[in-house]
Amino acid sequence: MTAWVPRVGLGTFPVRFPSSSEPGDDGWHVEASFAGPQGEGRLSLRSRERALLMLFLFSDVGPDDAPTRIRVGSHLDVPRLLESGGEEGREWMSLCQDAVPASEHRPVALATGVLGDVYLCHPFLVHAAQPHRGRTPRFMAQPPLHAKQHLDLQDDQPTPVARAVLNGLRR
Ligand SMILES: O=C(O)CCC(=O)C(=O)O
Repeated sequence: MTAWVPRVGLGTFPVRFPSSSEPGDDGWHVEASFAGPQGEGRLSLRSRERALLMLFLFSDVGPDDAPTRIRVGSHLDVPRLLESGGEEGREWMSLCQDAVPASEHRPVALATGVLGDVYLCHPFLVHAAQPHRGRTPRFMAQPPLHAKQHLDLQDDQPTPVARAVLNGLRR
């Protein structure tokens, strides 16, 4: 049995166009994984409802074509921020306000590639958009991979995503 729900669509497409204006939506963040009682976005240590962050490239994306910026290793900085939240986790904005400074020391990589490339990322990865300085629009889809169950952090053989959460807690 798979631990995730097969996707039937590709969710939101943050399409970016060459422009000299600031995009206004290029802040560092993690993705929320589930909705709380008031409909607010939340995340929890066992990553309720979200198995992965995924980036699907639908155009060639070079360094000037607004590749998503990724803080390499930042998924290890987030578990400790979620530990006290238990199964209800933390509200997305408040968590981001802590996760962004906590991951500031991480090196940045760019999600460049060619049409058809897919990045499968840890759900706690801190990432950000950036201005488009190239010549052709960038097409990308960023759907969540929904999880059927919460991460099992007690398992003798934790999944790679759960192992990273445990490693983050140990640091
Ligand atoms: O456009 C991008 O490169 C990233 C978009 C993003 O992170 C988002 O929409 O949450």
